[in-house]
Amino acid sequence: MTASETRPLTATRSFPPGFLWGAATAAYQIEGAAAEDGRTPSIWDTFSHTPGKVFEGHTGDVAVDHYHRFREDVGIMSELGLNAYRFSVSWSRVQPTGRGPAVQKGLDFYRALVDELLAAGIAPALTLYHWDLPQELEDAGGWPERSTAERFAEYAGILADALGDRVTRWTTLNEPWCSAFLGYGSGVHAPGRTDPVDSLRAAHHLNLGHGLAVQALRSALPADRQIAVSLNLHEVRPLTESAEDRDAARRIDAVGNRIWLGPMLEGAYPEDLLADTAHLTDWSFVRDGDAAAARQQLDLLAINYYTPTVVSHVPEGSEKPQDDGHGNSEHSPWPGADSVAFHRAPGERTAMGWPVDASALYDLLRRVSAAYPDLPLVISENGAAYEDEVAEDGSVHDPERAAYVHAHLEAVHRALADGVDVRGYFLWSLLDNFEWAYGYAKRFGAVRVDYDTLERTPKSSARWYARVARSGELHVPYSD
Ligand code: IFM
Repeated sequence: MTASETRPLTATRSFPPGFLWGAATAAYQIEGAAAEDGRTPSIWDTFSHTPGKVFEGHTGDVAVDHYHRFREDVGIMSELGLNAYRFSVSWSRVQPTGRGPAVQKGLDFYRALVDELLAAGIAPALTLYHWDLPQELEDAGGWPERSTAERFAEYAGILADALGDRVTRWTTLNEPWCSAFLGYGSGVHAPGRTDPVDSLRAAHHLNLGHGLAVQALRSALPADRQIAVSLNLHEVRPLTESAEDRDAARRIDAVGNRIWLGPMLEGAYPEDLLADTAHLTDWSFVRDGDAAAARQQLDLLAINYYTPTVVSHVPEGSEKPQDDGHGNSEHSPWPGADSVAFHRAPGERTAMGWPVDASALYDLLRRVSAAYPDLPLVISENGAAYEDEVAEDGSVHDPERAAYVHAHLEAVHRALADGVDVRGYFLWSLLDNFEWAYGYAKRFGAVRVDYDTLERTPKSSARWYARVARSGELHVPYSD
């Protein structure tokens, strides 16, 4: 029996002193100002302006105008008592073509944001890359090409020189699984390509880019800076305990999780991944020394978690379930896993259709910490979209979102009680924002944004989260 299993069901769970209570966003999802101060298009500008790619043709041209309203947004974070904020830098704003010297105005924006955060006592956590590759680099081949990894390291060096004096927490990539497999495999994300071999090449160059960027950061940053990568690790569950379903789970664990953890933390690709994809590629794009270069000392592993991944084996040629979660589409984001079907667990779901299951977060934290016991963890994203209703007075009462966060914080606390070293929690997301292919149709924010007026209104879940963040205490069970 684990320590957490003997805990009282009604209690106050105290989080450790120094725990980070944050919220997260990403540049293209909130900034807007797409053509201002020297910024040029990223792959997401191109993709969102391509008819049929994003819900109702929505784009990030204006988004929630954070570029002009960042002071107000930092003020909201401060009111909510957050002690950390995770944001990403738009590569196209800082280095528009992905090469050459930086644009001073781009750097100035991030310096002003960071200074505003520091003045409010909020620790900035900077992510270098959250999916918005400069379009010129995509035109030169994008992540399937090795040169993109090299450009990424140069960009990391530029940011380290510009902001290393004031930013303590650095993250290289956000969810490289999405960049590689939704961007180049299923094509539902920018740049919208659908070639399984390109998606594997992209995965490798993201791994390499991560390693080269960590080297660039380490050589430019003061020694006490923390460096992490944010992975959307999949908690993969076989539909049944049959050997076939367990093998399906192994395959998805390989191409969903170990494709990153292998090179980044162990310096090698898993043998079973290479075997599962051998009919697609011989992986000759991996040069000697690449996997070792991808493995760099990290200070933290940052995990994004939303829902578990349930899989079964399907005999070749047979039908897969229609309601699939993320995987049964015509162009699969899972190379080498044609014999795997994806399922959604019954029960409560968010507005994304994602089943709510906090136990999978607990299992994931236990599993990762058992595999890498010396590496502290942080939850760099967790949260939920719901159909918010706005009352006549403009307020939003969203107890489902607070209950979702409560359940996941309880799972984090349970892992802590069992000795897992979790350093913080970043709610996705601070603000309603551009939810990629769903445009503005899905709202993840703790703070509502009126997309006509851009007015911000904290939802009741934001007030609830603020109480937890300020006290460092979670009352169990959840009450509104
Ligand atoms: O909005 C995204 C974010 O950009 C990356 N992680 C998942 C979130 C919700 O889909």
